[in-house]
Amino acid sequence: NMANRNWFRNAKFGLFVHWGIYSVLGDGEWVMEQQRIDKQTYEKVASFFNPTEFDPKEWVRLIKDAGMKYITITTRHHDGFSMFHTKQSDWNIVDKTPYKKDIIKMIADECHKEGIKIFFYYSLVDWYHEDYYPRGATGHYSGRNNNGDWNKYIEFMKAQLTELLTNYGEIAGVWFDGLWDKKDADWKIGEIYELIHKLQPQCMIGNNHHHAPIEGEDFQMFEKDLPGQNKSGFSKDVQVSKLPLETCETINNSWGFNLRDKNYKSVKTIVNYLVRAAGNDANFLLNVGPMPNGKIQKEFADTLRRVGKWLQKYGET
Ligand code: FUL
Repeated sequence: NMANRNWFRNAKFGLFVHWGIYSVLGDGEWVMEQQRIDKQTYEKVASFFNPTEFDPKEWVRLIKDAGMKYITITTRHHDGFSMFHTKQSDWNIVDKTPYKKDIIKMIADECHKEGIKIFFYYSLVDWYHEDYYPRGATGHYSGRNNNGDWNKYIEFMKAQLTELLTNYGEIAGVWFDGLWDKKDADWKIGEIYELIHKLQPQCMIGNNHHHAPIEGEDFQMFEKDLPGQNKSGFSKDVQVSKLPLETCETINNSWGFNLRDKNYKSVKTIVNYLVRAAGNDANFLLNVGPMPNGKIQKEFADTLRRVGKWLQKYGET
């Protein structure tokens, strides 16, 4: 565990990827909730997801060119859709899309080959699963029946995490999100953390819950904030712990692909943020939302490569 924490502390820069079937709609990863799309209607989106231009080699090349050391990728987001081949539900990329391939496996294999570490983003929140009941703060437009067995949902997540930590080689970390949807105690998070560390002891755990670290966590994250600041409003009263730190921000204003968002951050802005994060002993996890065809749009790729050039010239590696 210590070795990985030390590696993480020196990694400094990683690529965050929000990619799911939602990219088809070009309106961010919250589109199901924000446009109040029910489950049945949202299912159609899966049948349109066919990223024939996806090339894991190209992504990993870009990560390296940008001077990044790791990738954190959405294995599933709040729409509950698994971007990997899970046996726990057919609501996944292999069973429900025309693409039929496990993109998590494709990217994990390429990362392992190229020496890039891989973290799995995993949403605790689920707007699709029938057993996500009682419902939390979100997911009320999904048209689900008002019943379901919460304990079954916890078991479902454990089974999925077991798959993720068994079938994809060494995983550098799990990046949880969505704990904020329900009460802390609902999640049995201690059991989940124990399972992860049992399956892969080196696997680091972080959780985007916006409060002080919970026992079992290996790094502390700040969403859209440098540690100790509260510019985004997510980190109110959060103390900076002694754990390795990470801050995440997006390259425009969206996490998932957004057709109309042209608020592209400049190379200067990104370098500035990276340097300030490093000055706060925090890694910078910079997000892109790939397009539904599997490509990372040119505006983002160009910027990342130029940041990499700056790092080559002025950065220490
Ligand atoms: C938040 C999520 O709700 C957003 O969609 C995004 O994933 C961000 C990094 O974390 O909690």
